[in-house]
Amino acid sequence: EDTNASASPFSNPKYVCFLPVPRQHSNMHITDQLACIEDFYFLSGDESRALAMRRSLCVIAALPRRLTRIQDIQSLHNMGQSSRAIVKEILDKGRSTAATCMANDPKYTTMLQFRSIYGCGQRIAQALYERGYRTIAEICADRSWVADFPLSAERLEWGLTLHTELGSQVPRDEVKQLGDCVYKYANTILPGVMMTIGGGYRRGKPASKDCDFIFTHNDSDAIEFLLPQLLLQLQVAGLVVHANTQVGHNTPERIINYHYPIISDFTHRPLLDCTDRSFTIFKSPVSGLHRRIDIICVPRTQYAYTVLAWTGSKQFNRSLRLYAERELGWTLSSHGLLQIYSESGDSEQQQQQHQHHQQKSEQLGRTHNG
Ligand code: DGT
Ligand code: MG
Repeated sequence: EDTNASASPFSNPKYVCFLPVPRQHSNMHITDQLACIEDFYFLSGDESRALAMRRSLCVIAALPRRLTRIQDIQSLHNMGQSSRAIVKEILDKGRSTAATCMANDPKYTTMLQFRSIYGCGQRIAQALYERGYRTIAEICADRSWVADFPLSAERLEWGLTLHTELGSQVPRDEVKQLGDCVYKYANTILPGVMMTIGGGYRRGKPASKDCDFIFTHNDSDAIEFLLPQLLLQLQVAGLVVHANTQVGHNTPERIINYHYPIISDFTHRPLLDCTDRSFTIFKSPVSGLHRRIDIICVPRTQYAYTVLAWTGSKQFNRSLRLYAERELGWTLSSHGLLQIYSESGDSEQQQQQHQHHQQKSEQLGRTHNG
């Protein structure tokens, strides 16, 4: 973050999680181009540049009115020098040269196509490109890539077979109806189960690329066995046609995660994000199309944190976790909120930092209680 924050007509929080970032706003012509540059960097494997663009994009999207003068964002946090130069060019000429070049870059546009295949992330898109593939038709025709990605091959096969269906967005109403459908099965297996629809749906998006359903139950022992049973029933009913499931193992970390999610003065980091989840391909009885549904099951004590994590956006989570860590000394994950300190053997500097975090936490507690 910048430290030279001076007067600006706009609010200037240090962390983007404090910015309201609406989907539609007055500076779409700028954020569309920043999004293109961000994605270009991301697909090139340059995560730090991508992240810098994403943070600047949030700042611009949160501006309450159309930006006309570059001076107005000069001193804002999360607007680095290169982002400012891009925005300045857009204000001056209407277009960023970099964004135009990137949008027309042949490697980028090819990888963009590949990434639209279910199961194909940045790493696989890059590998396919390097193997010489240039179109999805070529990938379908010559399957010699299967040996390169043995763990992802099955998902990619599904992705290729159902490319158009899985690439289409799920309208809000259908997300809700699919949620009701899955909930009925879950509640028959485990009466009293609770479900929240997370993801873009919870953020109000009119359509989503997938559905994120988070389940819990007051009985932590019972919820632990819901996911395999639910998947089996959905498969038998012909609703789930493919599932990529990760169920945690009973390691000590998992047991700690399951039963003691909120622990103060915890001296080691428990495993983060080892939530039971299944990424499924679902034959929608609503539209007749195949849809992606993520089903997540967690104990009641972790539910709020998991719902928060699976609501997103990814950038919001990232920033909120950074804020928790840097300003409060907490570790926020989809399992809970942990305070990680070892009192003994701390250096003086660590103890001062600890005191600073304690004060911040107490202030926050007072604010929230008040
Ligand atoms: P969409 O599907 O177009 O409406 O967009 P989102 O925002 O729903 O994106 P999605 O479905 O990829 O992810 C939803 C949120 O869940 C996102 O903020 C990040 C989180 N999430 C996704 N995958 C994982 C995961 O493996 N672990 C954890 N903890 N969170 C995840
Ligand atoms: Mg989603």
